[in-house]
Amino acid sequence: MKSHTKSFDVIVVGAGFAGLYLIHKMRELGLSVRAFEKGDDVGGTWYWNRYPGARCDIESVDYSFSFDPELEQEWEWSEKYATQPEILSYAQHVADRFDLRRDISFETAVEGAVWDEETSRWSVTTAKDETVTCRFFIMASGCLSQPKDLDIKGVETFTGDIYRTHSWPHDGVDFSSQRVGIIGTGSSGIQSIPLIAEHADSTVVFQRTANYAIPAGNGPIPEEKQDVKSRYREYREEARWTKGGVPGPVGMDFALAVPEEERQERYEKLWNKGIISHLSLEFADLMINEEANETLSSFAREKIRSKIEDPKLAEILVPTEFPICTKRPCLDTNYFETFNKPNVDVVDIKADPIVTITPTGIATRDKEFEFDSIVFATGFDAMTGALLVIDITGRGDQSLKEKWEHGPLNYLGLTVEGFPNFFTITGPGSPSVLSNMILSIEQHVEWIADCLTYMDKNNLETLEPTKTAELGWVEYGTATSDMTLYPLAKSWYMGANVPGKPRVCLPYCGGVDAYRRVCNDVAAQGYLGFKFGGPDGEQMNDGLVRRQQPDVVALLELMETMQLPPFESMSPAEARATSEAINAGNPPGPEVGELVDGKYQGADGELDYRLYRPKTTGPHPVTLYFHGGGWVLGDHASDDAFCRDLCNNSNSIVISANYRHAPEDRFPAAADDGFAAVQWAAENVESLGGIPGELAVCGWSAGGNIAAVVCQLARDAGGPAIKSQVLITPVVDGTDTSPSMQENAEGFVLTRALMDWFWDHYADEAERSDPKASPLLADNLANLPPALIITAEFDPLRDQGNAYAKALFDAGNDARCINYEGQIHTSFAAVGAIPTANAARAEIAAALKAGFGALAAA
Ligand code: N01
Repeated sequence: MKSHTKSFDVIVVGAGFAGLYLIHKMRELGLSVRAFEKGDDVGGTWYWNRYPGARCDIESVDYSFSFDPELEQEWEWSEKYATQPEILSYAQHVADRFDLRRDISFETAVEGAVWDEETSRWSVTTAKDETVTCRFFIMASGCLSQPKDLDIKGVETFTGDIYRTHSWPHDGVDFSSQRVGIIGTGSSGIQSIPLIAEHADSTVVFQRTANYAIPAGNGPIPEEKQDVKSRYREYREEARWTKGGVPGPVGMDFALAVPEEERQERYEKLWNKGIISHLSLEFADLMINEEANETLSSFAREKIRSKIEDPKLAEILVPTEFPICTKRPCLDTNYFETFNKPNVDVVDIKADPIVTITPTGIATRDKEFEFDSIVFATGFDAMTGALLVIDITGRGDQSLKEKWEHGPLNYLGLTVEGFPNFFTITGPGSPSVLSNMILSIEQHVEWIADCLTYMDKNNLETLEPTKTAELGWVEYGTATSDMTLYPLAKSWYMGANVPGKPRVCLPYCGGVDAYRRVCNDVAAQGYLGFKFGGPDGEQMNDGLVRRQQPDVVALLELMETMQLPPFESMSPAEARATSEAINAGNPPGPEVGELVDGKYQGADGELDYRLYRPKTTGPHPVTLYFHGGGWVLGDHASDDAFCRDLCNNSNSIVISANYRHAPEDRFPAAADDGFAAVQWAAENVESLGGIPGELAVCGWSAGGNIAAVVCQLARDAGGPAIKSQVLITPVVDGTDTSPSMQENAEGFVLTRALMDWFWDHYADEAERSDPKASPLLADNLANLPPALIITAEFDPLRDQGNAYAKALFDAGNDARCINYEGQIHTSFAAVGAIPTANAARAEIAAALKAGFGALAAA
């Protein structure tokens, strides 16, 4: 019979590090708390995963609680990477020190939880047939705690011993004199295989996907970390504002932009450091550019290859199927070297698949293996498995399983719409497994504690996220992961290791620093994206915490930290030098077929151009391009990466023509040079390698202004013929006072003040209504080339771009405008830095291609 006796403020599922800290924190708030734990002691992951060689892959001084300075000082780690027993005893020490066990029911699995609308409480049932109620229900059940099903045929027929790394016998296993088969080469396999092989008579590893592993270089606490206790406060604070929750260098430069020799040197150092959280941070493009990643992947492959004596085995063991770091990289101690032993072998089960497990071993298509024991190191139903294994039912009888049928919808990885007063610690949608877990656990627990305090102060009883906020966060998370290479791997990050699991990137990939800012912003805005219930009725604080694309947010955050003085506070010379310095740090663009620098005759003397020729066989159509920079900054080479990208995508020769700049040469010098450039390009098209008549113009910002003006001038002069015009966030109206000028006046790189500064340098007030300065204000907008205008939601120039497209269309032209949500004025030219604008770049190229004739398209 069920008893309905107990009720708590807070119920916690799990007594790993998350559960332990939650109990402590909830007590601090004066709340009654009960944790339920399946095991018979604390420790979570470190309680269960007792396989030989189990260690943390985050350094001990980082993988530990920071919330109590005394705890921090009194605990001594013995090694760089602590063993499972040492971490378990740390968890036990924490439990003892804060007397946490008295609030934990051990050996008690939670089976279900139902939200009761009438009482605004959760009713939680356990496997011991007990039901308890609580106001807040918090899952601290771990990201890698629900094992993957044993999905290999015949397991039940095996008459020897079966072991699973995630629930290893507490007394250990003696493999001596045994023939052992091991399936799985993730972190658990790679850590355990060398130690199992050390004792077993023979060991055969069944590998489905070869994995990257870097040498752990374990030993005493490294010298540079030995004094950490004397500076732990600052060290921890630094860790909170890193990507992975571990302090270390972050490369702001690009792998593809440094010489091969320097790259190799840096990779060598990185390799020898043995810190996986630093790997992907060495260069800024390693996780967003496949070519860049390949430089590190191939370095790692060569390192691995050099450890394996038999080239045939090396072919199997060297990873080739995914970019490094898109699956969790492993730390190893003698893993690859183990295969040099005569009694250790590996079977590539992609080439020779396992057919069945037999009573005596494993049968592959080509061979039968006999074993005394089989070890499964086949991993977990990560991140969602441990949440969905419990039957959680929210408002309106909706189960979490139903809600998450197509992927884990949630807000901030912490809360779920329709499930009031329900929290997930390090849930999907938070950095969790891509970070130092203890640091992320602390951040979540502290955020929840602050939230509950806020509710208490404001007399609020329930909270849950709004649909808008939830959907917004999921979309933001997807946009973040889509910018990265993570989706390229069949990993558990992507849900790809469990048959039938939705393929979504489970963790938030933007880093703990960006994520912490998001969570802080939500709280600072009165818990934006949440609705609260209480005696005074419902309080809705709907909205999106991040409205710009994730890479734009990252750029804006970076610029804020740089605290550059605004351009408009500088002289033109200073502004140019600053702009050049910023440009120098931009990612390099892709390779093109040929790059030629030359001179053309401008309206008043020679000017530079840079020609980008496609790799394909010519002749090609020609796109004449005008750079951005408000008529004051930049030159024919300043949008180099964009021009390269445009050349490849549009399969046209891109000629970036310089023009005279203000204030030295004011209006209409730039416009006149633009027109001279188009005349020159049309006249010289064949000698430039172009197809006669196949000429388009394109420009960004002030360059968009010049391109638009040139089209009008060419029409009025009766030529040259221009196939199409593509105007990217163009300046088309010097008198603009539309809403975007106010809404986006500040905060999105191009400010209204800067635009005013540009205009002041370029043209007098009176000149600004001349169509040669403001093409939107022309009386005659008929008979102009087909136009594509690209605008950005967060650009002061957004509305004038839209207005120009409308005016062109109204005047009978083929004209359209695409407004890109979440983008800013500078997004589209920033190739490599703003990958979320790739779709817009593809659209620009497609419009140019469509404008060129059939011959060009062929
Ligand atoms: O699990 P995994 P894990 N037939 O999923 C293979 C953390 N961790 O327990 O790659 C044959 O990584 C599977 O093959 P494939 C860490 O975050 C940390 O090792 O899917 N093979 C893979 O080789 C880690 O990433 C530490 O093709 C099958 C392996 O089994 C995470 O936990 C230590 C198969 C599973 O690897 C999980 O690691 C341990 C099948 N049916 C774990 N199914 C440290 O801190 C799966 N595989 C160091």
